[in-house]
Amino acid sequence: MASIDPYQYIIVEHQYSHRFTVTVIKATNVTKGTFGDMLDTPDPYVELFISSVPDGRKRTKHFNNDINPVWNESFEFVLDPNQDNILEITLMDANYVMDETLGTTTFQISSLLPGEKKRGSIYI
Ligand SMILES: [Ca+2]
Repeated sequence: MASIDPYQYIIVEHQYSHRFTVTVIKATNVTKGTFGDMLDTPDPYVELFISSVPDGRKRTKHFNNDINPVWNESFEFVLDPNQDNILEITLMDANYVMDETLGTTTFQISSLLPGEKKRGSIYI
C-alpha cells in the first residue's frame, strides 16, 4: 500500500510595523483517510486564525475533488506586539452541509524576527 504523506508548504513573513504575511502555497496528497476518500474526494482549503487579532480568521478558496491543490494565496494580519501571537493553520474539507477538519497545527509567530521570512512544510 502506498504511504500517505499529506503536507503543505507555507511562507510566513514578519515585516516591520507588525504586519505579518502568510502565503499558503499548496498541499500534497490530501486525504480523509482510506474510508473517507472512498466516500468523497477531498475539497481542500486552508483556514488561518490568529486569536489575538481582530478579523484574525482568513481562508483560501477551496478546490473541488483535488488532493494536490495549489493556492498561492497571501494573507496579511496586523499584529498586536504586546500579545503572544500564534497562527493556527487548519486544513479543511469543504462539504455541502458541514466542513470537516482534516488537520491542524500552530505556528509561534514570535519565533520570527521582524523582517525575517521563512518557508516551510507542515505535516498535519
Ligand atoms: Ca468534501
